[in-house]
Amino acid sequence: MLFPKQTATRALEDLSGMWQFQAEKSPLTATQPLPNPIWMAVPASYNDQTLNRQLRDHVGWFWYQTTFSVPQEQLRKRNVLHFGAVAQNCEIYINGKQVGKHVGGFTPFEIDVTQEVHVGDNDLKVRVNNLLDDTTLPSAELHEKDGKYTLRPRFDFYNYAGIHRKVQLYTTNQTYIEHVAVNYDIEGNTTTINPDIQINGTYAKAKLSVIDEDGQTVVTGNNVTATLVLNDTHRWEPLNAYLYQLRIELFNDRDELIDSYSQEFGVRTIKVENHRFLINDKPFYFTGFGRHEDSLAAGKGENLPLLNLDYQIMKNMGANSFRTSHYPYSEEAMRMADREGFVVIDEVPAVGLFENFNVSLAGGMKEGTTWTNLDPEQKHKQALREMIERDHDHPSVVMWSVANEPASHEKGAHEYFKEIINYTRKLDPQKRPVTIVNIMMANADKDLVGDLVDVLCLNRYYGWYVNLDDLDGAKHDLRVELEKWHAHFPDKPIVFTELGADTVAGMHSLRHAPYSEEYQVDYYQANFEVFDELDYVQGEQLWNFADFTTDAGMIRIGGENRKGIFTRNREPKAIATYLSRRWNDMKKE
Ligand code: GCB
Repeated sequence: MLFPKQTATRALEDLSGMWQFQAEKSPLTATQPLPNPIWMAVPASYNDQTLNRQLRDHVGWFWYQTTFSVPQEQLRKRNVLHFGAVAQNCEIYINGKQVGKHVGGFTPFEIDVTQEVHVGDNDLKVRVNNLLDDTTLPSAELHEKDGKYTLRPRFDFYNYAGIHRKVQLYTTNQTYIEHVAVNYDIEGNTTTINPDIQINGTYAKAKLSVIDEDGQTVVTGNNVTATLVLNDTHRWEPLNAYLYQLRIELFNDRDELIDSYSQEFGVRTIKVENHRFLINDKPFYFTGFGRHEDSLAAGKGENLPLLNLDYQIMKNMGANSFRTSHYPYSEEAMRMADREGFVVIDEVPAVGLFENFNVSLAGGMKEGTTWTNLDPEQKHKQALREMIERDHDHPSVVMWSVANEPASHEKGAHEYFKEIINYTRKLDPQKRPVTIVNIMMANADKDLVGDLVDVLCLNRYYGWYVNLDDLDGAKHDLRVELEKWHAHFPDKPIVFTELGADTVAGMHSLRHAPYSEEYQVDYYQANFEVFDELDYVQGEQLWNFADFTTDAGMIRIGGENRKGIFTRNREPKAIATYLSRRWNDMKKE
């Protein structure tokens, strides 16, 4: 699926704005206007746009409604409705008739609505639910009693819901470019591009052009299967991006342009070798963050000004990377990473594949039956397909994370992930490295999937969830565990994808007590001391870039996870200055 763009042959209309909204407390029908709607901004989560607490926490279905107008001449075209992401599951209705549905809240889908729209006003309704269960990604416990649902997430962020990314209506001619993958091989400075281009319909002639950043055409081809040789390649480098465009043009037998689309791409290599992660054959040390899409009023909705600011803050900190914890971020976020030269670990929403998640901290573990009692495989594969289909051409994406903190220490984990990882490798034309982000309980002695991954990504909280207020003990235990991992897998780099300590901005302590800004600084210093000693540690992505919304909980002060380096409003905590010095100094070395 292509990122929707206005081109010489494609019109694009953004349907964002104020829509109407209503929770489904009793059956509602698509053929009638919503009886008691309120206004709701799209795109955004619905939850934090009102003061209605009951509505905020409603578990079940709700409806959105808007109208859009179609002029006469547009009916000669193919009309497509594109949804960037709707969380979690939805049905789409045009003029009262169901025209499509989608499962999963973080990847785009589109529907050809040519046969459904008419001249003038058209009614668009989106029926959405926020239901998650043992088969979905993310994973949650779902209970139903007398038609009322309760949901207990197996993950640590608020289950925001709604139309989270743009809804766009675009047109093409009957012949159109359906799929583009800019596949390439590079030797020295010469890049050989063998694009995979799929066309629907008939055409007489095609033209391919590769255009550089100065707008110069550097190579052309005369059919969609042409091999294009790019000399003097300008590589895409971390924090030093360079993007080309592959322009595809189709003509009919009267030489009229019938479709035109440009796909951005960057040229770089990735290798994992001798416990190093190499980008363009140079060792790359990950600095940066796990993050969340999470902001005031918009919830998990696309927030472009904030996205822009976050990139500026991350650059200023000296960060070079982030992980899309715990789900694919918006396409705008990925396009910005390409342009800013950020290195991305792209994560599918496989979070909570751990049946005991909710008892893991409180104690009272049951026998490890995740891989017999949960059944996520079908949706896991669907989410991987949709993520890779969307993101395969982003030079910023250097690795796929196929799960965050699954029960990789429980019986059945190896078989499950062998299948998932093989599947991922088959889907990716660039054959990027693949990882599973490891949970502390599945330590080096217990984990069953380390042999399947290319890079060992660890989430560790020595000095917080264990060894609280005992940083010497934390350093000792961390070293012991790392040496074990390295002994098991000497060739695999170890990247920390999480470490962190909850810190209440403005809380200070003479004795550096946990939750104070002083403790957060000490905590990171202690962990970094160990990382810096060990040559196979190849990255540090901190948890989290900013404080973010969670469910209420005893250790979630004000309903937020406070491990941010910044507050939710992007005010820096004391650690920010220390980090910025550390990472900017590393860049100079
Ligand atoms: C983790 C999870 C992350 C949580 C974090 C925490 O290991 O991957 O989603 O937010 O710990 O702060 O507990």
